[in-house]
Amino acid sequence: MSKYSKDVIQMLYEHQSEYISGQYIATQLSISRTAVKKVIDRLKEEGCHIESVNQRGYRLIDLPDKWYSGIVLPLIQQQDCFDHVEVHSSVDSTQLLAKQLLVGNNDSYLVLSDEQTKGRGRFNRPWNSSRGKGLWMSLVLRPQVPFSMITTFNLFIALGIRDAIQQFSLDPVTVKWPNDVYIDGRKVCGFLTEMVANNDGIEAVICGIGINMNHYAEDFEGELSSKATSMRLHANEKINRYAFLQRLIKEINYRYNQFVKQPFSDIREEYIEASNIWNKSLRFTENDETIDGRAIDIDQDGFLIIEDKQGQQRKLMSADIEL
Ligand code: BTX
Repeated sequence: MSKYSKDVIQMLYEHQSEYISGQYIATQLSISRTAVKKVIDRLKEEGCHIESVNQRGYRLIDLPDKWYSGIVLPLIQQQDCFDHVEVHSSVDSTQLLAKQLLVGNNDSYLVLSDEQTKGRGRFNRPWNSSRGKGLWMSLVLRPQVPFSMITTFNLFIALGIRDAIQQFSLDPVTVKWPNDVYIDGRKVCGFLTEMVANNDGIEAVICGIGINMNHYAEDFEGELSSKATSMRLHANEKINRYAFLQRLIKEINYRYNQFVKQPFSDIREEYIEASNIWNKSLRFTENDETIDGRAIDIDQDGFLIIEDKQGQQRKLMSADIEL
């Protein structure tokens, strides 16, 4: 991206309902009109639909399926949980990059990429992160809380993600304890949380979130064709990635502030209500042990209480659940 692309796209986005002249942009950025035209041509080549009208100027009609830091940054600055954002076109994994960027600072930030070539889920399982279709991002947060509280972080964040997706979905959006979000029995989002700690406490929480936004059914191949879904498949129109990101950051910010101030017990009933694991036979896998049974409760600390086929109750801290 050229030096001025970020500023030009931001100005066009902020003035979407009107034309802005090349001269206005040139004056604001202290560059020549020829330089403005070069930046606009470059943005058009990338797929931005920019209308140019003689005597009136430029107007942004539509954006490509791509993240631009000039638009993302003002969106995240409306919330208080992030200091800055890193926007990439392609990375191996936003989670890996987020961890590399931890060194030498105490910032809270967001890493976003249009594509991940080595997106990973829990236990190093591959996470399909094709270009331009989804939201692949990692959040780095610095909560000043005791270690013991981290186990409930996922549960707060799950509700934030669920609430944001629900705003765009015609169908009910549910959570699958501890870290998936579903629509109509299929996974629309998976996320994972890692922690870096030292003797003084938690240094950072790194939360990687993958959300299928604009996939068509045929974009999911192999096992995903029967397991995955996207937001678009449950909406009447294409998902506006920036409008969704703005909503998601707002909901995450709200739930994050709730997490640092309130115990899980305050949101327990809401979480139970949002969960899709009740009243069905399930297979739980925790630490290589597989248990067939059913979920019966989530306790005050966020642990899942299950009953196995022999009627024995067990408490799970984190498990894979097959619906
Ligand atoms: P998980 O281990 O619970 O889920 C991984 C499983 O989900 C895979 O084995 C596969 O069956 C299924 N799966 C893979 N890709 C998709 C997809 N796009 N949609 C639905 N199901 C899928 C969940 O792990 C945590 C995933 C976190 C992904 C984010 S993306 C940004 C960040 N960077 C990174 O490398 N990981 C995180």
